[in-house]
Amino acid sequence: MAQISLIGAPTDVGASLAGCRLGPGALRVARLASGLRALGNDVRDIGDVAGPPNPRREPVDGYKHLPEVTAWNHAVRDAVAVELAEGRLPILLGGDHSLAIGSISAVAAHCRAAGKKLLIIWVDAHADINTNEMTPSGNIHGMPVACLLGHGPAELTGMSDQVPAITADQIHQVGLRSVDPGEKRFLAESGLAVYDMRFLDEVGTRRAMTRVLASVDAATHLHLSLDLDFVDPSVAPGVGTPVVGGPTYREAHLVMEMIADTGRLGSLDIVEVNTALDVRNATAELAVDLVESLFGKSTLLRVTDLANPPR
Ligand code: 6HN
Ligand code: MN
Ligand code: MN
Ligand code: MN
Repeated sequence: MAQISLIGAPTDVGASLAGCRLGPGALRVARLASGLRALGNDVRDIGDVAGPPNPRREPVDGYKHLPEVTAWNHAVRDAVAVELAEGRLPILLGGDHSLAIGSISAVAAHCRAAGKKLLIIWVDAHADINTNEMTPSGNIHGMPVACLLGHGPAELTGMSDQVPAITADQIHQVGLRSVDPGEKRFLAESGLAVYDMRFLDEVGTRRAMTRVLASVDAATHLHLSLDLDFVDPSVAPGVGTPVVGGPTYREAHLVMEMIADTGRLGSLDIVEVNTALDVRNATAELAVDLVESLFGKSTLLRVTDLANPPR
């Protein structure tokens, strides 16, 4: 059972379409906190961090809304750091995926201070590894992985205790199916581990996840960055950048269940839920279902339950 803190960051300054600023509210309405409490967790909702409105400006030097993205990420970084320092498991409720820069910068610094080994599982249809020179859009939610690896503006690469915040061996990407030409080169050059949709098809979700999690041990802090566009848009329609050909409801659940079984989850981002594009809050409800599985909800008793049976 975990001591969980929910941190809302209602912004879409890093995205192309407005609407994922409503994500934290949608996740709360879908009963995220009570779902986690029903599994025996202690849940504290610290509310929303604050930041500037979306100015809806054109990109400058290849970045859209860099000052605003920076401000939101400072707020997220600081809130996540406070909860980690109190020994709690922070869940960032986005908001767009640029917020993972602040969230993971705090997690990386925390892991270094605590002598923990950080492994980030980046579950997404996209690689999010663009730079201002490669980006087709200028949207910074397409750049967080590059920023965390030290490629980006100083405001965003310098949010952890060191630059780069993480190294390529600390991140594994799962579910990719839309990667821009510059990103393909960057991924190949950095040697980052990518389990794309073809890999999941050929090898199967279970065997792929066994490989993703192979290095996890008792000293590991797992961070899951969950972009809801990972799941097929037929199941998760409420996202700003849907891509066909994603995992089914059950395949996505298996990914969560296998992470749960490690018992090493230390922090989580839930991002890109765009309520304005959703159908009856289905994508927020899917996110809550996935998070319940991630925190150990299962159909049958598990081996760990048998030693300590729930009543
Ligand atoms: N996300 N690769 C595209 C871009 O504009 O850079 C899409 C990025 C989507 C980002 O979904 O978090
Ligand atoms: Mn993403
Ligand atoms: Mn995505
Ligand atoms: Mn439910």
